Amino acid sequence: MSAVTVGKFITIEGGEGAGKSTNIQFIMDFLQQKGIKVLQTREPGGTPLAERIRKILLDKTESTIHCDTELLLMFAARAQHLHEVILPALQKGIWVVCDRFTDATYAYQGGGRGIDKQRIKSLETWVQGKLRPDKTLIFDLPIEVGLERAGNRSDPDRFELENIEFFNRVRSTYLERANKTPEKYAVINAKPKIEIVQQDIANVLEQLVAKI
Ligand code: Z5A
Repeated sequence: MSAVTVGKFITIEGGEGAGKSTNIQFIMDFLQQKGIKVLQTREPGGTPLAERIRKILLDKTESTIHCDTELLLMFAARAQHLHEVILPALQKGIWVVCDRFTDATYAYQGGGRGIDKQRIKSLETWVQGKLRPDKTLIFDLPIEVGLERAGNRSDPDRFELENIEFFNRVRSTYLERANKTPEKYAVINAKPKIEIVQQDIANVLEQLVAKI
């Protein structure tokens, strides 16, 4: 896949209840106020077909999904999303803000489920070619706080039924990835009150915008 893109690709990551949905509108508003054309989307999902795959993946009654099937469904949804939405936008110079992307696959299917990360890497290369996010914001929060925040909100989905050890592996994988290539990531401490979290986000976005 040739991935000649001019818009910036920003992805938002973190564990359960870390504040991704809460802060994504702040990110959109911030970039739009800077005069940047920006599109908001999410994974798994972002197109009609990928949203149908999302339904299967999050359905807590789908108790027999094998971890390899889960991994392949994530990338099937991603392939459709990339070709239908993300790449066309980036190629037109539109920035894309995506609620979760391939870092989530490394964290949940790699760290959480224990799938070898070389397998994930092969699929990443196959499906995405050279496309990688320009910046990934990881909202980081102690697991117990995140689960409590998420629990206050809705019915648990298939992932939210996992145990604390699973979520600890997810969190460690995100932090390991951020430590390995810190220039690609911004780890946001999601524990303080929203105003403080959003000041940190604004600082990261200011630096990104300053580079254009
Ligand atoms: N998944 C995967 O396994 N592999 C992949 O490759 C991809 C995804 C792409 C999609 O869920 C699931 O798919 C996900 C991983 C898996 N697993 N799960 N579950 P999702 O991303 O759509 O949903 P989520 O991760 O469960 O997100 P969430 O629970 O909606 O969390 P959030 O968006 O980060 O949190 P929030 O809704 O913004 O905030 C939660 C609550 O906390 C809410 O009531 C807020 O008002 C409150 N909040 C937020 N910030 C604060 C602060 N600072 N103080 C106090 N309260 C706060």
